[in-house]
Amino acid sequence: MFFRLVLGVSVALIVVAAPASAHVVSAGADLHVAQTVNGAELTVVIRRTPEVPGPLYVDLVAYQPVRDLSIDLAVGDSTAAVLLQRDRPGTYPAVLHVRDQGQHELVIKTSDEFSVVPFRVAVPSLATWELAVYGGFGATGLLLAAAIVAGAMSRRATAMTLGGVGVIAMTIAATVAVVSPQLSQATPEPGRPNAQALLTTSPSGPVLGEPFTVGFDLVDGSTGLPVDDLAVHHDAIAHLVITSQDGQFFRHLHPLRTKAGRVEARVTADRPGKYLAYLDIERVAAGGQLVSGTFEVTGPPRPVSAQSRSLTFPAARPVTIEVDTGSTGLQSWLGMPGHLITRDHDGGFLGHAHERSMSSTSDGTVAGHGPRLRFATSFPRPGRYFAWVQYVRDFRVVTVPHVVEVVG
Ligand SMILES: [Cu+2]
Repeated sequence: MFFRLVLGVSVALIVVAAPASAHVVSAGADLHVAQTVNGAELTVVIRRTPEVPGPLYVDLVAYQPVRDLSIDLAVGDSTAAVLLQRDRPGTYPAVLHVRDQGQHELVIKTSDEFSVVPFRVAVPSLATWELAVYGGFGATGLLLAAAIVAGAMSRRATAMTLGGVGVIAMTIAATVAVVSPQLSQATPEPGRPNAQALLTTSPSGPVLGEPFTVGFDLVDGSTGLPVDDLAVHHDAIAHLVITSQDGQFFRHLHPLRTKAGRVEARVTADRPGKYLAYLDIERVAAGGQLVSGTFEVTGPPRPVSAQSRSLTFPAARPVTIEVDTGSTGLQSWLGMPGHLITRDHDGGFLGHAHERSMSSTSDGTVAGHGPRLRFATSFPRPGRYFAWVQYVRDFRVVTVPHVVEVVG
């Protein structure tokens, strides 16, 4: 009974003391950041770092289509070059060097794009409160063992005293363990204001078939300053979904952070007309936020090539969308085996759901999911919706489009 209590308290402490993970590279955790570089999907994995100064292992996981591309990486004055090779998806390793703990920036650069990814190196050092905790638990163990021995030797008074002191030591250790992590972290202010977003394209009038840049400038709603606390969530600094109004064009991109409050991605449109862009962000110590904007692409009309699956669902009810991928060799992407993005016809509604099975802890290079992907979702009102299921197989992001008729 008593040991069960000790075990319970220890487990609770481990949970309470778990550090916040946004942007943090530690001795026990990798940082995954998806980036769309020159139109191609990459996952940048900054590997767990046991000590500083020391090597910083950075893997680029490249998804098809991979083209020949030279990428320069830098952290401070430490640099490395990675050469992606055409049609060779998978892991490209690089080694950088990191001198100290704390805030750093990983600069990712190609001939015409760059991204600055902030991250924090948090290698554990034994703080005073941790010494108190470990010392307290150590003392508890010794005292309880001594109490058991004394009890066995029928020295009841001695056993009671040792046991009592042991319980006190454990209580102190437990109190320090629970309270100190909160004390040692700055308490974030609750109820952060929203970010205000402005979408711009460069050039300002995008043309069909020609690459252009979609950028979001993010400003803090209360200070008017650029938003510089974007947190990595679902393995990216920001998720950008761009769709044509007619639902035939769909891109799920991971824009590059070019400076504080600015993210951008390169896109090539395949049909003229109105486009809707949604940016999914999360700020440190605040909830997620979806911001959006629209732009027009000019050019001659193109025939629409619809190859979507058709589904019919009732409105405002939990429903399941299922896709049979025909393969058990799916790799997790953005930390999940599958993603579902939904949009209504007018563009006022955007939904995002994840595959219902357990999320994966693998870095996306191990294939072990499938063949069925199931998503629980709902559609708020009757009307026509679009739904896109995404998963990764053979280092290629596969998108399965659906047209959904939602009935009342
Ligand atoms: Cu994403």
